[in-house]
Amino acid sequence: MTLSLVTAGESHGPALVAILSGLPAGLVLDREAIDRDLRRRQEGYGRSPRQRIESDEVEVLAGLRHGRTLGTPLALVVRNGDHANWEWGMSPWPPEGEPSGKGTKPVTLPRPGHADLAGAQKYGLADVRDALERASARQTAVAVAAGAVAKALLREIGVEVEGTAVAGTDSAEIDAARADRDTLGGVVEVRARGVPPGLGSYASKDTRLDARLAAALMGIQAVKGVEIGDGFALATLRGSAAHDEIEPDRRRATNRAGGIEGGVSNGEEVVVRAAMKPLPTLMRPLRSVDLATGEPGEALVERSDTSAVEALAVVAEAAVAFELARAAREKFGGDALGDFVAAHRAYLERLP
Ligand code: EPS
Repeated sequence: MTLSLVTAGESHGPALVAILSGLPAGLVLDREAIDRDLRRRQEGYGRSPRQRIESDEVEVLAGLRHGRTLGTPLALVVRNGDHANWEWGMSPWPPEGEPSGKGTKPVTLPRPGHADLAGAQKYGLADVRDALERASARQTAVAVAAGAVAKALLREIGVEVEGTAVAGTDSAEIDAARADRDTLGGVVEVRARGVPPGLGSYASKDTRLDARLAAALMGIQAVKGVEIGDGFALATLRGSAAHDEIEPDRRRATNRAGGIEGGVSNGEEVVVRAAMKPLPTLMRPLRSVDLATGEPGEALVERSDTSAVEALAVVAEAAVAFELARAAREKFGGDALGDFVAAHRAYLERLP
């Protein structure tokens, strides 16, 4: 049994959509808990005025009845409030009537650091908007809703996941960057408590839990670096100072490995960090080229965040939760929630 997630949606299109399959039947979902995570993602110092337009809420179209999963694909929707201002520009069908609102003129000045140029080249686009709309981190809203579902499943086996921003949150620095019409990045940390030993496998690179968590985090917009446990700092230590000695009860007094050895969880807290680059939409734009004329130009300037590191903490929490839930579904299986929980309990009883 494996858990999977497909998402769709453009930043200023009608809505963001997620389909999760592989959930057990009988999992109780709390709408308010999902919406709370959506609100947490919208908060944080340095977000763009876009967040005053959106008040993200989850809608469920399938897979849930009276608040309990049916064991069938779960379809989640988060609407884009801002779409009202882009109805012509982001109309899925050929728009009717005179051009009005936003997005009516092609974008031809790609932003360094965004997917603009690479996307236009890859897909043969004359309007960079056709790339940037999906590349936008707006998409993370529905991924957070999916992560909230994963957290509900993990809670059934005693796993709690929490993300926090650990660098780049200084409000004075964010104010200074905004005053300079510049942007900032930062670092987030996600910790998962209660993860049993044995999630993931050393058998191959696509089953290693550390590789899977790294991919989950690197797959989030603006993430440029990931480390597990003490990560890069371990490279400067001797082995005697780097590894976590094993006590008679199989636990460790230290956790430099971040809860994963050989690609397998070892029962300690799972600790991962992700580094976010400064956001690429600058109010004082960098040099670029006009794709329509080939002439030198300055990159597109549009409304953007100065910093989104606190949002990334929530998005990274969701990504880690989803990947841990996927690994737990592989290990414990079960079509009904009770089967899943019973398999987890039996496994813990089997461990010495
Ligand atoms: C984003 C640009 C901004 C952000 C957006 C991500 O959007 P807009 O161009 O509409 O101002 O606000 O993030 C969100 C909308 C969100 O909900 O997180 C980008 O280019 O990635």
